[in-house]
Amino acid sequence: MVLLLVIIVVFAIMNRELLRGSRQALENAEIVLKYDSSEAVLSFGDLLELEEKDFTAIFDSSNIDPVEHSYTGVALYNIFESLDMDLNNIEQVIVRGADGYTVAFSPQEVLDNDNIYLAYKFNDKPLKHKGRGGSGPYQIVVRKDQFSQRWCKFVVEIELK
Ligand SMILES: Nc1nc2c(c(=O)[nH]1)N[C@H]1C(S)=C(S)[C@@H](COP(=O)(O)O)O[C@H]1N2
Ligand SMILES: [Mo]
Repeated sequence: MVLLLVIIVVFAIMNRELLRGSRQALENAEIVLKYDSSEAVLSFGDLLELEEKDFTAIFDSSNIDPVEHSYTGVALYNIFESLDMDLNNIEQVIVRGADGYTVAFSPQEVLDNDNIYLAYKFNDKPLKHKGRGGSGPYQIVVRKDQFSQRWCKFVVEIELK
């Protein structure tokens, strides 16, 4: 019994350490940017300094018929541009959600006009947090992704590799 308890506690602590970064980012509405072995933290205030865009996209997940959604956010490439992060020398842009869901984009896709956005509002209201049944506070929307698989919800980390 005692041994079992010790094992459970050790695993709980290890798991907490692993999730701490993601959970903190999610709660603070921050995104960790990783680039060239350095890290930067992007806050909601930082995003508000970028050009805000209203856009629509067809959402089509497996359990519903396609519907047009209205979002507000920023073009993903605008984030890199504002931080002087050069997309020409990288292979991929990797986006991770708080649940571990990971999607990858090529630099060409990211630079494509009117395609990949980081959204923070849906129908003019902030994207709800994960704990409240939402997909936010941040979600990637890929307008050209027909079945929404790469619309990463609960974004907490973006890595250029
Ligand atoms: N963080 C995260 N984002 C995600 C997913 C996920 O499991 N976790 N599922 C993807 C898939 S497969 C679809 S179809 C869309 C919509 O999923 P939903 O209908 O479960 O919200 O979100 C995408 N983004
Ligand atoms: Mo899906």
